[in-house]
Amino acid sequence: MTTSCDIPGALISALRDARHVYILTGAGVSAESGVPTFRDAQEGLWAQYDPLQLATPEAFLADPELVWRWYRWRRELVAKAEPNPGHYAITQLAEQVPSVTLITQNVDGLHQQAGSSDVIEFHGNLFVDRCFVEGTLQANAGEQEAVPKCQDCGGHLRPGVVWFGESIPTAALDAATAAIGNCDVFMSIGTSSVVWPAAGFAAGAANQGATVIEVNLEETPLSSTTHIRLQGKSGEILPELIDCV
Ligand code: BV8
Repeated sequence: MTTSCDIPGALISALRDARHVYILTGAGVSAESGVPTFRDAQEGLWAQYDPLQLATPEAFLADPELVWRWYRWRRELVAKAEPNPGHYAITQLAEQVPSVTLITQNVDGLHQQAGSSDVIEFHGNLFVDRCFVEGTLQANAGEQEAVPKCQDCGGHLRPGVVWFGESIPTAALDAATAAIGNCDVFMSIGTSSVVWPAAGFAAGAANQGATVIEVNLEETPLSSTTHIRLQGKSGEILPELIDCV
């Protein structure tokens, strides 16, 4: 099928015929909103730290003040961010196909701000606070300087995100894995596909016959096995894709 746009006809047909589209997003989807990805050099003070080291319970136990300050910096930065055309295109796609499962590895809440509903926050949310000791949800401590304390036990609060070495919340993992078995199109958008278990989802979808699409600026470990690769910015490609579907 030839199209008046640069989107491959096979992708347009796959989306037009799809009953259930599975969308997995990573930090690349928020990059055009000004939210640095984990791979981007962190700015200023944080440039000297490796996010993969900071986003761990061990780092928090070793220096709660440092880790809390990093998250406070990220909260201030994300609070100023707006959804970009890529977020809005994903919201629109969900209105155009019978069923969409949207799993995001991002913790910035921008999909929800763009109007997406039923977003599965696979790695939690930056603006949620939990007691480090009990794991219970706590009122958001905002951007306090010092590490806030749990009102119940006096332990430290921590951001409600999933750190490396921590298990994915059961409800999110169950929802994400259940949808893999019955999607007919799987879209991996703006993720380096190196963080597990999310990095393994595309293969699961392909194994049951789904058409796998990747939208990314660069090649990733997934690229060689995807059926259709669109190289470029998600904020530019996705709106064009929506116009063609
Ligand atoms: C777990 C929240 C059980 C915190 C994050 C199997 C094999 C190997 C290792 C493991 C494995 N199973 C588990 C592990 C360990 C670990 C892991 O995967 N490690 C990796 C580093 C090898 N996984 C875990 O610990 C997970 N838990 O599995 O529990 C267990 C535990 C221990 C051992 C075994 C089993 C929990 C992982 C969750 C970590 N938390 N976030 C916070 O945000 O502070 S992950 C965090 O990093 C992000 O959420 C993101 O998903 C990830 C990577 O960050 P980025 O690189 O920035 O983002 P992304 O990957 O999305 O890459 C950006 C991409 O966008 C790039 O490709 C770029 O080209 C592209 N891009 C940029 N701009 C654009 C663009 N694309 C399009 N348009 C653009 N404009």
